[in-house]
Amino acid sequence: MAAPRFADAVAKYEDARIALFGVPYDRTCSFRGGSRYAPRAIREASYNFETYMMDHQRDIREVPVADLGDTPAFGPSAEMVEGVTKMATDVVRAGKIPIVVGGEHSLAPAVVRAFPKDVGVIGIDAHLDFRDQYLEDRWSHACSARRIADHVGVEHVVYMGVRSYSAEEREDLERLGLTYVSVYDIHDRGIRAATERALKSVNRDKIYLTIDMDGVDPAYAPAVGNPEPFGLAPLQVKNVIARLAPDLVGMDLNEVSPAWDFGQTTVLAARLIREAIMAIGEARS
Ligand SMILES: [Mn+2]
Repeated sequence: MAAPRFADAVAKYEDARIALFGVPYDRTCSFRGGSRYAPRAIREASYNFETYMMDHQRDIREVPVADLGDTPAFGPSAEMVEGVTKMATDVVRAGKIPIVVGGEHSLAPAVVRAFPKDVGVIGIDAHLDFRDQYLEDRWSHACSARRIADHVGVEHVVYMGVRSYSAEEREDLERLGLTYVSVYDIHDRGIRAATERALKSVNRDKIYLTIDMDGVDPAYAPAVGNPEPFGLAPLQVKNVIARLAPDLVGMDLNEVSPAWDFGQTTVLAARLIREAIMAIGEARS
């Protein structure tokens, strides 16, 4: 059975402002596997919602979105990165905004590489993902911020909601000058101040957003590869999307492992993607 397309993503590719595609890849997963099933599960969950969005007082069908389906299955991570970069490059060159649905976080640097080096990258993640390699794999999902920094420069990457890193990552972030916003800082000072700080720090006009669903608290998003307590609330992530939307050139959402879900994680993932679609459309209308 073919997977459904994302709800209301009915535009033809040539007419689309946003092009969505899935990357069903989870081969570098370090704990709970199965994020390769997430693109399908999130697409199915997307049918939960009204096309009219009360908070925006607009219908999502006003924004032309094409669902390009999924990339093929890949073997080694380097092969996945090559394939995803190629697909994202086609979308970017066509002047469209890619929204990529994982799969695991290893896809984010692959998408970022499709852009010129002048983009800033803001991430939402419980983890810093700043290892230079993990289990001898430089493209592991544990290295997403590090590989993104290779492309755009370490000073143009900020992950928000961080509450976990290794001793080696701490050493590297200090040595290389990576900025991050801890989840405790967000709980103390609020998501709006934190977002402004992240934007100021990345210091770019064009922003790419990578959402690791484990940035959200496991109470709201239990079905993730590496759950971490003390996380963000869904509404805080919505606020980040709203603030960044006018400058967004691309986005991905990753690390949902549907086997651990009662449906709430995929529903939230679908809703955040719909939020991004509407906020992007609204900001450019
Ligand atoms: Mn993470």
